[in-house]
Amino acid sequence: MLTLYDYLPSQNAYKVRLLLSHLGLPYRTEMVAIFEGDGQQPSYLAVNPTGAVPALRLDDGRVLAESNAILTFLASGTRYLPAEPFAAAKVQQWMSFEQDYVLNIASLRYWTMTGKLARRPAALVDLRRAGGLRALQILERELAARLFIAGDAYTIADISLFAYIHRADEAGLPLREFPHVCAWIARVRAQPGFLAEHHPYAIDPHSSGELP
Ligand SMILES: N[C@@H](CCC(=O)N[C@@H](CS)C(=O)NCC(=O)O)C(=O)O
Repeated sequence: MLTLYDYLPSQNAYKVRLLLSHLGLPYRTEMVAIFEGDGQQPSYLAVNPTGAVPALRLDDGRVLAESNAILTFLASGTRYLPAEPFAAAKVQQWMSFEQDYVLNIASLRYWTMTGKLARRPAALVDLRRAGGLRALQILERELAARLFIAGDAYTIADISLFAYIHRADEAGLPLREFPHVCAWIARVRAQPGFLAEHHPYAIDPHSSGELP
C-alpha cells in the first residue's frame, strides 16, 4: 500500500490527499512533526532530502517527494493528466506557475496563521503580498476565458493551484475581488471525490515556533 508522509495543516500535502481521494486509492499515513524536528531526522532526510512534506513511498520501497511530482506520478494514465504531450506540458506550465507565484500566498498565509507575520521584515511581507496579488490577478484573467486552468478539463494543475488559492483570504488577500477565481473554486469543489477537509495550524501547538 502507498504511504503518504504528511503533516495535516500542510496544503502541499493536501494536494496529494485530494488527488488520492479523487482516484479512490487506499493509502496509509505517516505523520511528520515538522516543527518538532522530525523532518530533519536522518531517517526522514532519506525519504525527502529537503525534510519537507509531502513524500510518498511506493509498495516497492521507492520514495518520491515534491507535491507536484507526486501528483504527476499518481495522475499518470488517469483523466487528471492528459497523455497528449502538448496538453501534458500545459499542465506542467501551470504547476510551475504554482511553485513560483503561489508560494507568495503560501508563505503569507503560514506567517499570518502561526503568528509570525510581525516577526518578518516588512519589505519581505510587502514583496510576498505583491507576488500573491499578481498570482491572483493572472489566474483571474486566465479563468475568465476557460473552465479550468489548463483547458476545459479538470487536471492536477487545478488540484495543485486549488490548495493555496482557495485559502488566500487567510493570507490577507480577499478572494471576493476575484470573481472568476471564486467560480473556478466552486467548480473544483463540485468534482467527484472532492475532499472537503481543512486542518488549521492551531491543531499543532508547536507551529507557532520556527521550523528547525
Ligand atoms: N516544494 C515543496 C514544498 C513543501 C513544503 O514546503 N512543505 C512544508 C509544509 S507545507 C514543510 O514540510 N516544511 C517543513 C520544512 O521545509 O522543513 C512541495 O511542493 O512539496
